[in-house]
Formats: sequence, structure tokens, C-alpha cells
Amino acid sequence: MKYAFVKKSGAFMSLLLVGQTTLAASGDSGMLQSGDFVGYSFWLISMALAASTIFFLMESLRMGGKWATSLTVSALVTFIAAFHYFYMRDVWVTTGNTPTDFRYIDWLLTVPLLMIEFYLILAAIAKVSGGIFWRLLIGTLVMLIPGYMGEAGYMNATIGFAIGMVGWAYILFEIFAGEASKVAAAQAPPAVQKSYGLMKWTVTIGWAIYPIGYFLGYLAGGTDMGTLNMVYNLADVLNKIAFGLFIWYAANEDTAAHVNR
Ligand SMILES: *C/C=C(C)/C=C/C=C(C)/C=C/C1=C(C)CCCC1(C)C
Repeated sequence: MKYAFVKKSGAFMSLLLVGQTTLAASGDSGMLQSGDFVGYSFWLISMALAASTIFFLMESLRMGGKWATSLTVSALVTFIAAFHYFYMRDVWVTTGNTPTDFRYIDWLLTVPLLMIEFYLILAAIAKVSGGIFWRLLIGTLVMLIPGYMGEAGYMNATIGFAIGMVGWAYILFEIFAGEASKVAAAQAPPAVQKSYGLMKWTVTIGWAIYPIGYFLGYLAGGTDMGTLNMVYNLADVLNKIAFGLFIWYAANEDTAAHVNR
């Protein structure tokens, strides 16, 4: 058991190294220049995401049982994001451009996984319908696809923004007043309720940073791309790593409560 554990994490770390090396070799990646604070923030979030992945995977193996899936999904989110950040950092450092396309590819993969977490933490403690997951997924697609089309110039920027806002509002409705919120309020133990509340407010306040960035960049006459990237990078620390830690908190409390009983 212990050996399998070491083998698994060893395999994972090799994977990460291979990925990183491949990416580094694939472009004539420039050097991170001293004083490039946006570049530093890309570097820091890349490493924080990689380290978080190892943490969530290890904790998933340690706790196991009904919390294993939630923690594994947290690890998938940080893993996928880490890869995108390695690449986005190279784009920034070599060209000074904003890697918008890669951000959207990352979001398209990680945001649905973050949404599944609402379903998974409730499914760990109660019987819940799959409808929660499907509604959150639809909200995600309505939010991201028009957002991308607006930013990339395939659609009028204002219309893309407006439709995206509707998708986000729908997600907020579901987690504040829909079925998920009712299950959480009626059936969840205190630790899960606390974590649900933190996740819900992350989706409200933490996520607001992205549409604000869109608004400033495309609708309010443009903004400094360096600042915008730095803000997005910091936002992802909250929205991907801290979000995973809120789930870890519920898992850890619930696991401890059952062990001590
Ligand atoms: C880890 C990445 C996350 C949590 C990304 C979240 C992205 C959003 C909440 C984007 C929201 C947008 C709108 C609400 C309106 C349209 C423009 C978007 C796509 C930036």
C-alpha cells in the first residue's frame, strides 16, 4: 500500500517534469527578465499550482473513501492549470503578449470541474440529483463560449459579454437559491456547510475579477495588459488553489469526525 502510494506520486511527478521539459524545448523560450513582475507572478502561480496538485493527490490517497473523488478533481484542476501556466508564462516572457486563447482553453476544462465539486461535496454527504451538475455545466458553457467569441472578435464584444453574464448569473442562482443550496442547508454537516459557503462566495467575488477584466479591456477602452495578467494570475490562486483547500477542509473534518467516533 505504502509502496503503491510512492510509486503513484513518483509517476505523477515524472509526468509533470516531462511536460515541463517538452514545453520548454518546444519554443525558443526567452529568459525571465529581472524586474518583470508579471513574469514573476506567472512563475509563482505555476509552481503553486504544481505543488497544490501533489498535495491534493496525496490527501486524496490518505483520506480515500467518499472524499477521494472531490480531492482528485481538485488535483485535476490545479494540474490542468499548471500546464497552461507553464505555457502562458513562456508566451508572456518571450512575446509580452496576453495568452488569452490559452486562458479560455484552461477555463473550458477547469471551470466545469470546479462546478462538479459542488455536486461532489453534496453527493459525499447526501443523495443529490445529477441535475445540479448539468445545470451548472450549462451555465458554464453559456458564460464561457460567448465570452471567448467576444474577446476573440467572432462576436460583438458587448453582446458576448452580456450573454456570458447571464450564464454566470444562472450559476449564482443555482448555488445561492437552487437545489444545491437547499441540499446544503438541509442535510450538510457544519464543516461541509462552511466549505459550501466559502466556495459559493469564491464563485461570486473571486470570479467577478474575470468579467471586470473583460469589461476594462474590451468595453471601457482598454487597460494595461501587464496589470490585467497579474490580476488574473492572483485570481487563480483564490479560484483554483484556495477553492480546492475549502473542499479539503470539509473532507478532512468529516474524515476526522468519522475516525474518532
Ligand atoms: C480557474 C478559472 C476560472 C474560475 C475562470 C472563471 C472565468 C469566469 C468567471 C469568466 C466570466 C465571464 C463573464 C461572467 C462574462 C463574459 C466574459 C467572461 C467569460 C470573462
